[in-house]
Amino acid sequence: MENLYGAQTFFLCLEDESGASLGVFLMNSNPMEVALQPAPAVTYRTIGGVLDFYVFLGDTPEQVVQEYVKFIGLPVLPSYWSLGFQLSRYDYKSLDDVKAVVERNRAIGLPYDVQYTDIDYMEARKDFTYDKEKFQDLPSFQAYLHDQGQKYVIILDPAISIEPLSDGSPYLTYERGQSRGTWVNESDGDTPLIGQVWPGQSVFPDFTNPECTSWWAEECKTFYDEVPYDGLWIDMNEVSNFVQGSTKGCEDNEFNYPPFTPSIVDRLLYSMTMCMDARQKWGRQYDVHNLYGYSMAISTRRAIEGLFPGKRSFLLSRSTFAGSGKFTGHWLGDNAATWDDLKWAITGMLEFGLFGIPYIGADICGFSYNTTEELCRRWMQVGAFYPFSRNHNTEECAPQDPAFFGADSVLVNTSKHYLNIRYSLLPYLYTLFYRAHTQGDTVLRPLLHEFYSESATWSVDKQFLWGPGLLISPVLDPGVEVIQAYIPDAVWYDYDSGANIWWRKQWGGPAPSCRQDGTAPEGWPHLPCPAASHHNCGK
Ligand code: MIG
Repeated sequence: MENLYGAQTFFLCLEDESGASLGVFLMNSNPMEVALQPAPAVTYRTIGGVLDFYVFLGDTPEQVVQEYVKFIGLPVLPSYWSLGFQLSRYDYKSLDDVKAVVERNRAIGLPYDVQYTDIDYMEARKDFTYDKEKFQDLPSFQAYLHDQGQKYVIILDPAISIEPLSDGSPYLTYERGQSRGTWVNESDGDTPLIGQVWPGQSVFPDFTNPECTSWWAEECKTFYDEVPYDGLWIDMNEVSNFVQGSTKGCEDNEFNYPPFTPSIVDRLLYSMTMCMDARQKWGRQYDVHNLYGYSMAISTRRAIEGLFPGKRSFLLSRSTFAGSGKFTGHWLGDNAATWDDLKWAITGMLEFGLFGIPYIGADICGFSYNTTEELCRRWMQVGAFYPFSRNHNTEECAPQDPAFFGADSVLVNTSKHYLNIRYSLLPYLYTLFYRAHTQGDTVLRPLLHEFYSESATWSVDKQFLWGPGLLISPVLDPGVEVIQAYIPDAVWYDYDSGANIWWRKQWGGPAPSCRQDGTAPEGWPHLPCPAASHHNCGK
């Protein structure tokens, strides 16, 4: 495995059919590699910090997660509106372009509550600015959305440009931070480290510095006063850098080149990030690199609390660490419009449930590459059941918002059908989030958490539950109409028809009903049909 956006050093082990489970957490933010051994055993190779291991024992896997999540911090309760469906893309050409997308998706009656703008709203991709030509009316965009009960979320990146604005005037966000000393420094602890990101040459805020947290909160407020918004999406906070280490490279020392480098991208600790000898208030990059997104989420949560007192608002972060769920939700990052990534999203979401970040989703219809109607249709169907349900794609790719496929398209009809089910069940979903917030329950739940005594559930990764009661078994392959789903040992009803599903504890296709005369239809599994006189088969 390669490192990606965050560090989650926790695993869960179900011991056997009794449900007995254990979880192991290594509280360590240093570079490390972890290997599963056949013994069975787990080998950790960390190159710093303390071997601070915690073992959680429970009678069930769910109980272990509850114990772990109570320890690292119970997750934030999402605001109700953020359980609605959301639309986003990178590369809207203008605010008119955004509004056209909003209008066409309103027009088809899509359940749809949140609209985003990505870095294209900014002037030259600088935080806390907006493009006064292409996004001229941005200050009134929130009101435009609120008018129809919708919310507005903007993206923010950590990197702060050191260049003036395009009209030559000073970039005050940078100037104010600079005068307060809020940046990550080089190893001398004094010279701001310069990297290269979207806005060009940039410094990186040190969110572990309380002075930086107040600067950031004030910038969020100043911009809010100009362009009001309802929530924040923080990206690139691994922290991501387009040059290796800094524009000057990195010194040859034990932090940048330790004697042992764990198996990570490029086998170079500072690849696409800052030099490891750079300094923050909490310590050297070598020790705190994995906490960058975590600290940015804490600072941004502070900012939100100041802006929306008594409200929960919305926060979504790309990088996370153990405990991030207390402050933020998460999306799985840049996936691709492929059937493989449609499947992987389920595994990814189930994992973040174990990590105490239940507000989780993947970019519906795929971020990179052009999607196809069929893939996007299947993705909208399963995505209607992501805890965080957002369709998002990347620059230059063809639009993939549902209405783009045509008002009367199958894709639109099926998206509305499944989103309407989602919306009907929002009180249930919200209750699950309340339980997550108060007791550490999972929201999107692996089958094995409820049915651990059935070993067939242990490897199920293409179906998932909402809490204990709703089983989602999506189509995840092209050209497929009928799937083999595992039906655990409980009483189940088909959501659309209300038909009792007689199959239990086995893999099966779509639930056939017994004929009215009580005889078995084609494909009926091994259980006998109930006698017609005693049971109303089907509906
Ligand atoms: O280098 O802001 O994961 O969701 O659209 C790409 C542009 C930067 C990466 C995020 C993606 C976002 C994109 N960002």
